[in-house]
Amino acid sequence: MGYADLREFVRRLEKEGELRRVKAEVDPVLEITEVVQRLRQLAMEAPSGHIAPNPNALGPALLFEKPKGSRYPLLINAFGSVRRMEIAFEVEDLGQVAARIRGFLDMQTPQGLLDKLKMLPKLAELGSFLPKQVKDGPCKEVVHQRGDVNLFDFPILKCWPQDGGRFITFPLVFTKNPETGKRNVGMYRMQVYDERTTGMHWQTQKHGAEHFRRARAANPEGRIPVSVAIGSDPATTLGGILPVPPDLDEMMFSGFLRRDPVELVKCETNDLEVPANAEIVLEGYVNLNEMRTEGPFGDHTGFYSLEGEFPVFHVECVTHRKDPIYLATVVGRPPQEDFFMGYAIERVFLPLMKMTHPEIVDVSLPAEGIVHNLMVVAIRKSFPGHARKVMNAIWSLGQAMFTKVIVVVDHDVKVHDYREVVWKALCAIDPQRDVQFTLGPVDTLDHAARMQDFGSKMGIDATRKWATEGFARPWPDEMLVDEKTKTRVEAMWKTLGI
Ligand SMILES: Cc1cc2nc3c(=O)[nH]c(=O)nc-3n(C[C@H](O)[C@H](O)[C@H](O)COP(=O)(O)O)c2cc1C
Ligand SMILES: [Mn+2]
Repeated sequence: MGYADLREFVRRLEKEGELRRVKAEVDPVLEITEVVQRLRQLAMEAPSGHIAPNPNALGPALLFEKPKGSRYPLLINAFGSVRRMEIAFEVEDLGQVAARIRGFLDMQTPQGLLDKLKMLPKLAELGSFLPKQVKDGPCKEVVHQRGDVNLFDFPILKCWPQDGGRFITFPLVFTKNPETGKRNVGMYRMQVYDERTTGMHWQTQKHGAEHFRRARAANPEGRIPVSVAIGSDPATTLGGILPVPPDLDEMMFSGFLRRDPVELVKCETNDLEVPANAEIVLEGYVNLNEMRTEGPFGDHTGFYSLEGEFPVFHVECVTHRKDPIYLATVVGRPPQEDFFMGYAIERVFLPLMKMTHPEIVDVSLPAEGIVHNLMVVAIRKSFPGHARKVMNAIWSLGQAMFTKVIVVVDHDVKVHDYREVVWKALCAIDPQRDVQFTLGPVDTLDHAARMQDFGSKMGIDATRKWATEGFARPWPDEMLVDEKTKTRVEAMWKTLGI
């Protein structure tokens, strides 16, 4: 059974010693961010800081029981370690999630009765993918309509001094494709403008933005329904950041990850469905002819992202549990909580990447590369130009299209050991020969790009060069002590007096 809801996850974190309750009053305006940053600073000083991910980088999850100005507690850092991501997915090791996915991808046509019987549990498990409609849910224990709606009831963070206001940082934004009716869930931050109005920061390449554009093309003066859930069980919450193709329901993936269908309940005032176990739900609409200045916002680049024009979300109804927990996160100079979410997704999606690109052995997204600036890829190189083929594959693979720098190394380089990557990659390149530039979509948050959303990207072929690639010189072996000598020295070690 998956976690029933966010509070069951909180109880588990507490039991595992992964959570601290803060009973003192702390202001969600700036102070909570600083508490999280101080913890991060302490943890960063730990000696293992060089090789990421440092499993303890951010200290414990925090439940602020008395955020200033609100009756409701605030949960932060809930996903801020490898261990907590494992607890979130109920595994000992994130590799187990990947193995489950591989199990489905490897499914062969059964040959005999025994094979067929072996397949049954898997087929039964397939049923747990699909979300389930339910009539009611705890997210509706309290209902506020129209004039009664006040977002400032909740302890919404202002994270950094130059932020344009308070931002809802952990929302699950639900929309439907106006052409196909298919659901999308994305995590897009929301700047609170007043009691009932927020920004809707879906970046232009994201699925929410595509729904908006398609609806606007059909009826520029219309509106689209939007609902937002805050705080669900971990797998459902993380559904908002899964980089799945358009029109593929994130809630199906969440069902797979929690091994139980996501239960969805219809909203009070629009016909979207939201997780029935959510702590808080905001229902409303986005006008297709309305844009408003959003930002600045201290972003996961570690710099402020500048003001920009984004759609506006009008909240018509708020429903919540009697005692809702407000879930939040802070982004900033890496690593922060989002690094660990990104790391888990990198592990979970690796088998899917390998399915279409079997030459990929492993990938890593170093924390300081903030997901879209740097990807290190190890490949089993089989033909001339193979590294460049892989770069181009990654630049056309969903959200990996944003990757500013791709470093392709041979299969024997440990991509999560950045010391090894820097050493071996730099030894393997002739910069002029091995660097490739391309132009294309870049992340909206890239403040160095020549223009917003469009710019250049760089691939570095740091594999061994072959004669068939025009490399006429011999390539040296890596120096390694032979096993015989190692054993001899091991035997004499104690006698050396060192
Ligand atoms: C904490 C956090 C905040 C995020 N904020 C935004 C955001 O404001 N706008 C955005 O477009 N993507 C944001 N993202 C990334 C999206 O959630 C991610 O790209 C997701 O896959 C988008 O869903 P979609 O592919 O269905 O559009 C954020 C991710 C995290 C972890
Ligand atoms: Mn999507």
